[in-house]
Amino acid sequence: MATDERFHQISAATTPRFADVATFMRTRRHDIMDEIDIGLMGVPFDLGANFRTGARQGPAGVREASRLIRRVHPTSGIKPFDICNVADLGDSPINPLDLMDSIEKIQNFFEQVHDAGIRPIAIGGDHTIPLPILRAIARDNPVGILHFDAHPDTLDELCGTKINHATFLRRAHEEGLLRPENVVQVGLRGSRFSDHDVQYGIDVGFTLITMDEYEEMGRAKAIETIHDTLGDAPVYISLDIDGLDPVHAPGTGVPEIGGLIPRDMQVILRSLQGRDIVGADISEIAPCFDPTGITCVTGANLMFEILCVMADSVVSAG
Ligand SMILES: [Mn+2]
Repeated sequence: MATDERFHQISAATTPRFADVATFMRTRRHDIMDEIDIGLMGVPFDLGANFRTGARQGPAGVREASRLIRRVHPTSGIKPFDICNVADLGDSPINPLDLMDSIEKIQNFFEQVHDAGIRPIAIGGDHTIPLPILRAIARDNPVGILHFDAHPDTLDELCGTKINHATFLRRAHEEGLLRPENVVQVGLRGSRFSDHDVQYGIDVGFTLITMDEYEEMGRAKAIETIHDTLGDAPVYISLDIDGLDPVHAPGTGVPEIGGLIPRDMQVILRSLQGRDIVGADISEIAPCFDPTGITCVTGANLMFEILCVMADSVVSAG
């Protein structure tokens, strides 16, 4: 597929990677348009976080860190910017003082993205954001989900509210946006509010791989379970950065010790090549808790892993 030069990554040969205004992976900033295959965007929203806020600065932090990303995937050889049209679509509108208004604005933005035939990779924002994204892209075509997280995100409510960063997956299931038999959660751990935190997912048929189980089965077997679960469903990837051990991703609102290492996430994401990846978010990156910047660097690299397998999907879809 020949791609349009308006969507090429800005060349490091002519503009040093540390120069100029930051965009995701030095892609060019464009408004929503039909020619774009994959849109990279921020959702700078964190009114759904009930412990430590700061994920509203995730998009700015990841844009800055993603300057270092080059053109070619080291293992698969995929060159995402050569095989499809990728652009930075800027940030979704939000209202920093109103959660429900923000949810509506985010859904509206992703409906425009979806209507233009663009597959989104969103950088949050707290982990409320997959709900409005899924409402926009999965209403007519429910999806399977690969969900990396320390937490199940299937609570019914938190502090008396139904829409927040601990409930997105439950709401999405209630609204018919998922294929529950094709939903797999990886990395669950940490102390719980009650015995029932993970029960909802089990009851509705999600596959859960807790950190204890992951360690017991090993990475290869976990990948097998993930693929068995995803079946033939279109896949949405929801990656909560707190699925990683806080040693590797300290910049997050609700850190839990004993988590995944970045290498495991890379290998799992690479294994998705050949699947139909219809959308993704990477959420809960809060740069303010990480003076080293490694959380944003990790987020940028995981975004590139997702971009490569998604670009491969775009080409396969013709
Ligand atoms: Mn989460």
